Amino acid sequence: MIETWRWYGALDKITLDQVAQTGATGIVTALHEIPYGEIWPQEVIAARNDQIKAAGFVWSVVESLPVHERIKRGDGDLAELFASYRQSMANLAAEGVTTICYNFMPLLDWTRTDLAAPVARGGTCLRFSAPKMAAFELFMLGREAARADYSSDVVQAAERWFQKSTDADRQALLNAIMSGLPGAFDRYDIAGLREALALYDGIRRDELRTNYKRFLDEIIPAAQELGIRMCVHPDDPPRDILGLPRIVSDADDIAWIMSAVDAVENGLTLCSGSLGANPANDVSGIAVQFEDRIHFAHLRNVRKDPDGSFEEAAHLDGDTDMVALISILLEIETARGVQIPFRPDHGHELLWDVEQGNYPGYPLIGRMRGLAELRGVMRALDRV
Ligand code: DNO
Repeated sequence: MIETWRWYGALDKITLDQVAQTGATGIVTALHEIPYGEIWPQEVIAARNDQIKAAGFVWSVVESLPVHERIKRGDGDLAELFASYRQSMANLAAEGVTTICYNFMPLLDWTRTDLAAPVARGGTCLRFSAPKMAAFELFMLGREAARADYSSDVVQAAERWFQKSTDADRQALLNAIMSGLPGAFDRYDIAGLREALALYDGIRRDELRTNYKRFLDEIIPAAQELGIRMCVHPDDPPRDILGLPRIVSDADDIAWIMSAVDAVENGLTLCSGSLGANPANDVSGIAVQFEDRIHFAHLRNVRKDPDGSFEEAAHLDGDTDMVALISILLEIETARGVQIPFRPDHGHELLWDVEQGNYPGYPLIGRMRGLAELRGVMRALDRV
């Protein structure tokens, strides 16, 4: 597998020289400074690529080329947005960057309620607390319908949390929920979030699927012409959030996507952490089921609680058997005669990570630990 590292370009406090010391050889990045829907100009892509090459890396994967909210909502005349997306793809292909990760989550990307939950022996991790999410939905956003989305125990715990929370606690919760949105755009306050949610009124699962199918119909033929592999990132967490449907959450969803346009260019980012947050998902089974379509992997682990909460465990701990999963990915590579890029997804904040103020989930030392552990498993399995 190809060891890669997510780097946020000029927005990242971690330098490429530092990344070089982790041992990764590939970079995963995006032009985060360009607003969603705008064309990524070829000269800007080329400049980023030159920078990556000059530091001794290969730009392995684009993560993400974002899908505009209007495309997800099927809102208005989308011809220009699709044309822009295809033009960005062509500009990337012209620079030799041909693996593109994206997601189809309405409004929010990955969602957590705590950005610095304590880890047993020191350091912090990202956590999703079902009671805090319920408190946010019910008592901060005022979304009454959310009562149906949680057990009564969780709703009671949410009430207890809310009653004793301070303004600062609530602000921190809003900030955590907004933190999954990469780049500098589209952070919402409560009023803004209500407005943004209202735009999705009436958009249920079927309609979202229709809009997704339309996206694939518009984009995959271009990918085929350009030699690009698209790989959708699963929903994180893999469940509906804020009443918004999520349609990339389990094996059935992925099967639907893969058959919506049945082409190898219509592929998957196997994210063990996102998929692993649903106890019903068998991550290794999903890897086997979609073995021909996996073009990129995010390796990360989660530990789940019975109430729907979960937190990010160290890469080899948690509920997913990472050794078994890596072994499957190595077999897939051999069978296909390819090398699949992967990155250590997220990491605990460890040691002096804590003072750095990196993107949540993207510290240097914690991810380096994760990468080193995963690399060790790969080396060992290669010998078996
Ligand atoms: C979280 C990431 C996601 C991912 C996007 C892909 O850390 O895995 O934000 O980049 O969903 O579009």
